[in-house]
Amino acid sequence: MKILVINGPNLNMLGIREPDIYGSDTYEGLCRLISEHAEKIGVETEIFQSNHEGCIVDKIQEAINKTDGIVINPAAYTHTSVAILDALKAVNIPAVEVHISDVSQREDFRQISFVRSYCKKTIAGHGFLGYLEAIDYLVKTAGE
Ligand code: CA2
Repeated sequence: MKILVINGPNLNMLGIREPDIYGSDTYEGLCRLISEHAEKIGVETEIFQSNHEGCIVDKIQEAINKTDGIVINPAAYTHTSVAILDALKAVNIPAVEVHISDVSQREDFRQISFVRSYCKKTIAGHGFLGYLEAIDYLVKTAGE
């Protein structure tokens, strides 16, 4: 099974600023955590980060026939991007939405998620572990 993990804008800054919200571990640390977990459970992963909406759309489109599941933290594009929602719908690959912080307890503008309507599940507020839970969920529900 192959899972594509997509991270949106500014997540490459993890550990550098706002440790009170996102923790003090770095983006490299997140990638290591994901890769080690995936290896342990026998899942192939590709981890992708971009600060650009169109690049994220391109990456989702490229996943057709190559990927069995998508874990996506669209970051700020969660709250704005119909284009990312449409790309997920177009490829029709099972996807889980992840947020490091508990967006439900934050500003009003973070209460909207465009991708949520497509995703099989949303995991928010579990820190980096949310990505591992998302991978496990996709493995557990594969083929359903
Ligand atoms: O909680 C999440 O994972 C978010 O997707 C993170 C986004 C935010 O816009 C969403 O509302 C919730 C922001 C990612 C920016 O990450 C930073 C990390 C370190 C320093 C500054 C920003």
